[in-house]
Amino acid sequence: MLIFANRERNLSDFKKIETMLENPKRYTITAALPYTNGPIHIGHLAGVYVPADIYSRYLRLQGRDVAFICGSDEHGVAISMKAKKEGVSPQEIIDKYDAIIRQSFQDFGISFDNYSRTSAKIHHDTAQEFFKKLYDQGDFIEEVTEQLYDAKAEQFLADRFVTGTCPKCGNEEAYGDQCEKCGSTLNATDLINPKSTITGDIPVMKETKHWFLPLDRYQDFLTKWILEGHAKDWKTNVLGQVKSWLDDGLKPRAVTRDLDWGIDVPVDGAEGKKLYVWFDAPIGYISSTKEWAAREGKNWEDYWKKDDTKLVHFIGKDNIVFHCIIFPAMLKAEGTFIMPDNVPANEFLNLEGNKLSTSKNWAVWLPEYLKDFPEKQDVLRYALTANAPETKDNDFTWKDFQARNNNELAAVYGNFINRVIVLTNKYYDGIVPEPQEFHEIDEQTLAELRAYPAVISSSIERYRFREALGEVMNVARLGNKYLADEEPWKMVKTDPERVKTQMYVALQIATALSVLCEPFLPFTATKLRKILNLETPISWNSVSEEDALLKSGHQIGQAEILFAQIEDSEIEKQVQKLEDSKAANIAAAKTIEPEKDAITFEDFSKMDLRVGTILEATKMPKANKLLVMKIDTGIDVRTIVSGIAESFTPEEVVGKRVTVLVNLAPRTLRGVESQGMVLMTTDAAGNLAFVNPEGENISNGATIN
Ligand code: B3M
Ligand code: ZN
Repeated sequence: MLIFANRERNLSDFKKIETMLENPKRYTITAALPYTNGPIHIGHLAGVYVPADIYSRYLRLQGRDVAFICGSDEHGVAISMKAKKEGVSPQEIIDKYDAIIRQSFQDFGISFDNYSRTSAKIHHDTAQEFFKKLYDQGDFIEEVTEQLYDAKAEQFLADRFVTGTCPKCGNEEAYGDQCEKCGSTLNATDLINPKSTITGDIPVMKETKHWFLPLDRYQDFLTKWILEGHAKDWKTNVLGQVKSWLDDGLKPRAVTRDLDWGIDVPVDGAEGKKLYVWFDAPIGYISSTKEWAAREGKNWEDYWKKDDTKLVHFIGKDNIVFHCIIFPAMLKAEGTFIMPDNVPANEFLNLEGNKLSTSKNWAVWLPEYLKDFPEKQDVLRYALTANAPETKDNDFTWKDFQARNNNELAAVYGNFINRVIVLTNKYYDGIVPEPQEFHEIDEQTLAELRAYPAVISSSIERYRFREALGEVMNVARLGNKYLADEEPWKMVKTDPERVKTQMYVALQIATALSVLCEPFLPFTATKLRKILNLETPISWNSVSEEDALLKSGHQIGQAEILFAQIEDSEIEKQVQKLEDSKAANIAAAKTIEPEKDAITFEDFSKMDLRVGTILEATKMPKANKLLVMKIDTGIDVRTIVSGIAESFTPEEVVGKRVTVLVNLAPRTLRGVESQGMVLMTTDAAGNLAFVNPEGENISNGATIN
């Protein structure tokens, strides 16, 4: 039943809720919905998905009722721009990348209970219902304002359709809705020197109607709920960003856009308007929960409307304001939802000392990693957690990745397990021996082991996953130290009875690792359970009890290598890939030719540029570079010879719309008279590309000025 979830919930209610959430009845864990405009990379994994998966797996091991929720974020300008760039429809883009992302999460062991997508009907319905309720309650300000407009593209410019200088930090590549450098959320009209990313033109101002969420109305509530209510349990990097936002004073924010891709605004007078992607996307957590609950026969409202449900959002720092200010204001206005209990946002992960960049291909893409390092999911999970940017930006290097595998996973964890299994098979044919007398060292070691579940739990419950993983590795170190101090391989010659106890103790530690490592290294946990011949996994809490984890007489399996060495050559190959990206970027940067000497307008007006279409094309015999083309210039059909045969086959160019300089004096090339020039440019990799006019109904012969 709803205890306090209503519009008038006040802060004393939150105190009572906080007490309830010391032992929540259920958990709703959300992970940021990835945009379907590209694959997942290690920055996404380190920032959001690995920590969220660790936390969810851990809670399940505690026997908790968990809904681990995610899905593809399929609206917004980022999708439209990618579609334009790839020359396909937004639907083709989202279908392509939703499939890639979904598969790679599954292959990497991110254990969502549901992974939906915001293009799904259930989401459109849920988002429109949510908007309509706020609209009907009068929560929006409906206003006609002047917005940035690209007259050439005939498109209003919001979000990533416009870039400019961030008024907060001076970053010259800030977007219309957000500055990725300082994390500020902006209105497009805040940008200094705005420029359209569609045409490059300077935008004009044009009136348009939008619906605004009056964030200022929630200033007091958010200040008290977060800065007072969560001052002690939210991460300082999150509180810092929220505080600077609140200190600046919250302002009304448009939650609709003039776009052709997105969710229709469900009210009269909103033709051509779509919901702002950051209004609809967080509601995607709710629609994904609905989808999951319907499939599992559960009541979705238990996970979003009951105060004994703990709601936790896992995100990167560039999403803090949307999850700590805007979405909570929406939930508060709607009035029947719970508030997030924590938003443990991570900072950014850099790669080899540079910021991860999709556009510069400076990333380690998850699908590529899984192809290059099959069966090594846990090595990357380990390296990203051990190096997680939990409180400050951090750096991923391939050398560190190799060292984490070779010097920690293989040398500490793998080595301990291998010794225990090999010796148990060697001395007892794999049967767990009956322990004899326990010495103080044995009791002490087992007592230390029994303390680890609580130590690791404490770190995990406070979202300190690096720290928690370090403690898991200390369990392996405890095992290694015990064997090194006890030296059963020597003792076996003089006191084989003593060795039975030693190996029994070592096997308890190995068995404990099979559950304590599961949240972090799920693939290893499965392998270890198979090696130990554990049909049913042991429980987390059993590790802290006195009873044996692995009873004497139990038959274990054979040893297998858990972490093979990663050779220098494998790392060099990855580093080379990045070097190639860097070279391509430099090449692209280099091809910016210096500006030529100024010409007069008269000079320019002498050139006669026309739209044309290539009708036929053949390779010039004995000339690798030359294509002979028949081009309809609108004036006539003429022959033009171009040096593009190494970039395009004749078949590829026939039918292409091109820009033609028709009044260039004819030139004879290999006996063929060429009557004009087809304009070309080069892409980042140095390949030739046509300069072709956009737009459907432009006829051949149309002049270009
Ligand atoms: N799609 C991720 C990003 O900003 C964004 C998260 C939505 S979570 C509701 O890159
Ligand atoms: Zn900024």
